[in-house]
Amino acid sequence: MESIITPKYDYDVQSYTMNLVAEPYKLKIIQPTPPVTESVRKIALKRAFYNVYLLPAKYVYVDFLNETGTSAMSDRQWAGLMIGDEAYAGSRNFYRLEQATREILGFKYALPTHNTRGAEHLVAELRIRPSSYVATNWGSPKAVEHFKRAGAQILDLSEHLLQNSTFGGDINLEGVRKLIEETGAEKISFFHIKLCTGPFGSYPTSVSNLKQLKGLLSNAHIPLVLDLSYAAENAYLVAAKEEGYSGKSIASIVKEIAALADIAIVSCREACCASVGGLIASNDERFHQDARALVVVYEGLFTYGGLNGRDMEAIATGLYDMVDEHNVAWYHEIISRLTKLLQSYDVPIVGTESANGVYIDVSNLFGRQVRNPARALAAHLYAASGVRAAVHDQLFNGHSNELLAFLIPKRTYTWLHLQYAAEALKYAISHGSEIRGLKRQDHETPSGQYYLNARFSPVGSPLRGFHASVIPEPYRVKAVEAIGNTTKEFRERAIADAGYNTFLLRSEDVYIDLLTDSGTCAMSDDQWSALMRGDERAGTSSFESLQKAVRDVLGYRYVVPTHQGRAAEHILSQSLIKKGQFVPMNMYFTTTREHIELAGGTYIDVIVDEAKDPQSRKPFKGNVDIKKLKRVIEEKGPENIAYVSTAPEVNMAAGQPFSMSNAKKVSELCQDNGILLIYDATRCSENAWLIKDREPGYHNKSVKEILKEMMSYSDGCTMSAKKDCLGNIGGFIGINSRRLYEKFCKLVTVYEGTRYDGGMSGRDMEALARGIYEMTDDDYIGSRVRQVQYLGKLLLDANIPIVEPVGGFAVCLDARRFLPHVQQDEFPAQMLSAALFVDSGVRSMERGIVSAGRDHVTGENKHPELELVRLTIPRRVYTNSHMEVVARSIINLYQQRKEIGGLRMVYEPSQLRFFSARFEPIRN
Ligand code: P70
Repeated sequence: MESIITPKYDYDVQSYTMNLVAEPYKLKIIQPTPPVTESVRKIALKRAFYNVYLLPAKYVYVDFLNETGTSAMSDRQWAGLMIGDEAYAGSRNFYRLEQATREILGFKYALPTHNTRGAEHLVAELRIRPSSYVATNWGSPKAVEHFKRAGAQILDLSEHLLQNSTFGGDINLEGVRKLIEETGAEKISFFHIKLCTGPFGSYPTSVSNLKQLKGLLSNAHIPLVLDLSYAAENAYLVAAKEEGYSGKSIASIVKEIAALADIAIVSCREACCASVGGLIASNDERFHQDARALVVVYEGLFTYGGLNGRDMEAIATGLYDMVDEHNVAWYHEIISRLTKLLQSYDVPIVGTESANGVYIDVSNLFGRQVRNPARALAAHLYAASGVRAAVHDQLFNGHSNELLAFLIPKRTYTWLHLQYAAEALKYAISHGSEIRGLKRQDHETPSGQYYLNARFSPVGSPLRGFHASVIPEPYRVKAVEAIGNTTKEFRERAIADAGYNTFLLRSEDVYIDLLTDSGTCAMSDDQWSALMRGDERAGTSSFESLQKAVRDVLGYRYVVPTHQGRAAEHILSQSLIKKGQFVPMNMYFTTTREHIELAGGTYIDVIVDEAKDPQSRKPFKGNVDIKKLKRVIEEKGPENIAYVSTAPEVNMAAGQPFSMSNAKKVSELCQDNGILLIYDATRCSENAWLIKDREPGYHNKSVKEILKEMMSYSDGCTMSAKKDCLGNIGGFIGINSRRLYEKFCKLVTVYEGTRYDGGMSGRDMEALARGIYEMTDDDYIGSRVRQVQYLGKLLLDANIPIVEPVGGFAVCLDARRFLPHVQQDEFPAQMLSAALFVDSGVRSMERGIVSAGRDHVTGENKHPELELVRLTIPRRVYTNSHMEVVARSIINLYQQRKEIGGLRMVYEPSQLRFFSARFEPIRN
């Protein structure tokens, strides 16, 4: 019955340092957000009768309407979906949910319901006596609806909230005592308190206040129904602010709070980042029995309550995640950052510490003549920016609000999205004089549903579009993978155990992993669904998807699949190189050169000289030096050149691109001499974007067009599809010649697989096919390269020696200038990479003398001009906040650089030594 997923929840608060600088997770699945233009927004708004609740979500860019069910699940929750036990009765997942309820909330009995409404309905039917009262703090308006339907009258506890800025959810007990006295305890069916949420903001309640309330209710024999959906956020604020709680874990405070409830309700969509589900928990056997009897009437059987087995599994895992210190702290951190940012823009914020978002008081923002100001602001904000906010302007027992709320889903948006939304709101408010208000079109009487369906007409025209200072990622986060950090002492041991070689570290011990961008990307939701379509039978169906994508995007006629890039290089080199031939390249790449040499060829470097000068700021340092190439052809003779191999975005030169005009010249020269031109196209779309960015005449072309032109200059390519193509594995050769295609296929069947899979699974070919289209999306690739450039800029601003200009996939530290006191034979880049890991848990890669290896003839170490540490950014995995952590650590190291010494190699393998060589520090 144990789940395959091991829960990790009871943290010892002392044993780690809370890192509030960046997300405690990396992105695992992303969901693209297609751009919605200003004119589309205007039409959508009109069709939605200027009520943002009626807008189709597909037209919304950043959505703060609701934090319920819109959070990103963890990878372990997604894995849980796969182990759903869909049996009608006694599902394995139910027992795991029961176990989680016991371990996290401390209740013996768990009853799942299809969602929170289901739970509230049951509790109302079971516990409300005829013509009685229910006291509630209005945390859940839907619950109140159920209480009324069950015949209860409502006692308004929101009247009794203390005006206390630290614990805005604290209840005035004197007032409550009077309320009970006046009503008569026997007439009150129960108290219903939802922690940290409500129509007026989402403020925490202190444990001491809750305990006193509980005492009062116990004396009067009134049950307490607690909605624990925000118990973890409440516990975080208790630990931060309540006397006697500092240093206590969130898990323990949640349990302490839960213990006060006679009946607990949990919205799994709020508490557990789940997409559906509600939960009733208690220790009361009688109640549980009655609830089991009723659940079969409205929900489903008691072991599934209207939920899939798989969703119960995701909820159970989500309950463990709910009390994860890092998750809760980060959620609070971004809300508090957003609050401060808005305050700095003079936006009037309600209260100080809200738990699920930021509430903005709109009542005094505009002139009195502006009708429905909160709604009007929401409509104008959307028109200007695509940001959707919630409106709290409904009547609650006679209160009326004019609030706009940014309700923040957990883990779905990055700080860039939040900044964008904050700037948009600032813009909308600063154009207050243009905001005219909305007129109610229909004449329904306001009710709880008012905010959903109301129709309005505008009094003026919607605000014009605005331009933010930041461009957020063109995607939302759909799934995350937790990351954590270790202590410095631990990392010192780990790197010594790894022989000071970052390739030999366990990824579990790494905090931010910038070893490589190879196979490390987050796939899109579309790619994940393509996985499901993978056809694993022998045959062509998934191969056809891949072939079609390569033909459409890169333009080659034939596709030879291989399991990854070096396998394509192997087959190409063995097929095209005769012993003694030469292969000119725009700088070497390790695996490429290895295969050229294994086939009996010799690599000749024809890259422009500035590629080797880290301080040269020329825009296309990946160019071929045409004179050098001409000379090689003349000296060696075209017949002795197997092919020319050039790579867009030269890996070993820190990601420097070649220009289109250079590609064209190389192609002409090869054609004139009857020499094949083969690209190593691994990072072709990033190069295309850099052409768009840097080369005159290409600014207004799409990446798709640029890529097509670029590839048309070559005869074929090898591809490691683990980089730009957004695969976790995979590769291929693209080739126009039928004769060569047949030649390659012969070897593929020897080394790789069939000519229709090359050793890849059908599902990976399907995912790759999607990735190849996605890599040409201008918004995606722009955001990708901008993130790399952002890290570069942070370092340049601090005068850190890096290779300039920054390329499209990595930032490279220049170890020669970083550690001028360490000789190249003492492996400065290797040591710097190790030191960075020790400082912060950031993993990077040496690209210097170790990677260059030994001369095959002399046996001597090669001494490459570039001695670099590569910080390689995986695609769509980290946020700019992570980049800030990395920059901070490097700046810190730079300040202590004199204390960093050299290394001695103690183990050296014969091929591609950098992967597994071991070192020891040289002690002076
Ligand atoms: C990296 C990765 C792989 C790669 C590449 C270019 C331009 C071919 C390949 C091989 C992985 C790596 C490989 C060797 C040493 C260190 C790291 N580059 N061409 O991190 O493709 O890995 O799929 O076989 O960048 O740079 P594959």
